[in-house]
Amino acid sequence: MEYFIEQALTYTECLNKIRMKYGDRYTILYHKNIRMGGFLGLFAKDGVEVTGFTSNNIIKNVNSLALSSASPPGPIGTQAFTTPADPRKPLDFEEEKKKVIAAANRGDPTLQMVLSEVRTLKEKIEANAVGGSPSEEHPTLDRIEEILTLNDFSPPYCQNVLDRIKREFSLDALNKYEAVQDRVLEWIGESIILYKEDKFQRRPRIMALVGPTGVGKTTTIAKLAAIFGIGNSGRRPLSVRMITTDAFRIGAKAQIEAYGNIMALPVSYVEDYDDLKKTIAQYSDGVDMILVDTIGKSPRDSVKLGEMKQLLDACGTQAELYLAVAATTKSSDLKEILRQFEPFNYRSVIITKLDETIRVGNVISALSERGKSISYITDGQKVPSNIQKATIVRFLINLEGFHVNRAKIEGRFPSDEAEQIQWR
Ligand SMILES: Nc1nc2c(ncn2[C@@H]2O[C@H](COP(=O)(O)OP(=O)(O)O)[C@@H](O)[C@H]2O)c(=O)[nH]1
Ligand SMILES: [Mg+2]
Repeated sequence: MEYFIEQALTYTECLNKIRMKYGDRYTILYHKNIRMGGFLGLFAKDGVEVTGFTSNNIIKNVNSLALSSASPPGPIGTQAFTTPADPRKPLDFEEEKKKVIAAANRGDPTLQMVLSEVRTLKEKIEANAVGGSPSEEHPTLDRIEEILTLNDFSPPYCQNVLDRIKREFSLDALNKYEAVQDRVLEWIGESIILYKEDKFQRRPRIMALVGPTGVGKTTTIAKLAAIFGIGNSGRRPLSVRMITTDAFRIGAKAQIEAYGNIMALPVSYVEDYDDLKKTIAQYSDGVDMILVDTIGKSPRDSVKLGEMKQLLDACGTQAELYLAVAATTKSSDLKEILRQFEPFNYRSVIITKLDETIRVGNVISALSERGKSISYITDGQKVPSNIQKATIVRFLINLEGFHVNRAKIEGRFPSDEAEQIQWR
């Protein structure tokens, strides 16, 4: 085996020189562009330098080495590593690789040099892939991520949406931002679970509200009492009673009594399990609906939550328990509240104070992550008008930064008009 370096003005010229000298017994390892001739750098010309070796065992294709130099000039370039030999015989790459490795192990200096060059290149490529430059996302993905974050969607929720976009959109389709955001809006809508009320309600229907202090439970109870007690959407007024377990906090009694007086609905106060059971039993005749307001407890106060759970057991297994949470709660706290109140086995969630925030991603994320449904939303302090049955459209049109085609969204997520609460 013999190494050679040939220089010429063009790659073809180099090859011709090599062929003249060695016939077909050569393997080219790499080539590079050089400056040739001239005097002290003046009058030099562009040329090519080819390095290779001659051998009776010709290595026809050192394919991975193709990485080590710029493309050879012109179409000849493709011949660089596939030189002579029998074109009819298919290449056995494994065989060739073994030969290269064997040559390198024998201490063949040119191969050693080339292999070390390949190793360096490989390291460079890997370094780039790992931490070199930050990976660039498609601008559509960046924009969607930005508006999801703007709307307070939780990080895992955002990640799910971005992953799904990557799965379902081709690179070409990603360029159509509007189409992508329309789909994302639809996915968000699909992730909102609406509570489906049981059609059959045994009398009296018992609804109880639990939730943290100050979220608006008592106000919501008053609103619900009005919806059902005054009647709406052509439904006959029901005979409604309110019960509260919150008779001791200063002002709490006065608050619910005031609502009771305005609506001419009786209010009862209970202290313990037996009390509650007795009161419900009293109402079992002729009463359509019992609304149970509870004392607000911090979800951290697990012992007191336990006591309240025991007390509410008096409502019986048929009672519908709802968890009230404020839309202004951040998504990590929401998730925690949803979890802490889990022992109550609440059927659905009532989102209060929707009027106090323009961001609802926190609510959508937390509920969808825990698989909880929404039944009502409240959007103000006015009793009874600031309460609505939850609709998907209501949440979607509240989202910031999305172009919402309301007609399209309403078509996609129709709400039952008859179900909606109407205040004349
Ligand atoms: N902005 C707004 N305030 C509300 C809403 N619901 C209740 N509130 C107010 O929140 C405060 C606490 O309400 P309350 O019913 O006593 O909460 P509770 O401790 O959960 O019973 C009161 O000032 C209510 O007027 C709502 O939907 N929007
Ligand atoms: Mg209260």
